[in-house]
Amino acid sequence: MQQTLILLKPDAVQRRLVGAITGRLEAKGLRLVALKLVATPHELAEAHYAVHKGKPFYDSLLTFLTSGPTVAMVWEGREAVAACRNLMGTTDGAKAAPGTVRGDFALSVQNNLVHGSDSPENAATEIALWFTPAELTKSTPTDANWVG
Ligand code: IDP
Ligand code: MG
Repeated sequence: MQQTLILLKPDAVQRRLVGAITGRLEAKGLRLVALKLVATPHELAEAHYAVHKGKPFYDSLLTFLTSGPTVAMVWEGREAVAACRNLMGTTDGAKAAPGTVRGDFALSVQNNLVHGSDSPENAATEIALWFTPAELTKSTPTDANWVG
């Protein structure tokens, strides 16, 4: 079953939107595999956003991601990567579609509340950055036959 890394960035925690955002992922039918609140070390933020190194917003982005606790989660389900990206909405909160997390709760480009892996390959890399194998639980949800 496909897995994805979801981060509720420091703005989501500060704005007390952790429950609202997590509730949407649960309601979708995804299974929660791992969850922790992290005071993100600078090196972890650098590794997580390595693909953006050199971009004008890179330094600001690292400052943002290390500015307060982040909720790190792994979610699993059919097409979990695409399903989460669709629930998140496009990067710029001002332009994200209503009904998405960013469309409903974000106005900023940088402070857009949530990170979601953009491919199964990147999900595997990112999950390994944020979690040890022992932190990833295995279980079969009781509603598996209904959610698919
Ligand atoms: P994504 O989170 O929708 O995948 P990416 O392009 O991968 O978007 O960018 C990673 C993060 O960097 C964004 O979620 C946002 O926080 C920040 N970011 C992206 N583009 C900009 C920008 O032009 N200005 C400021 N921050 C940006
Ligand atoms: Mg991205």
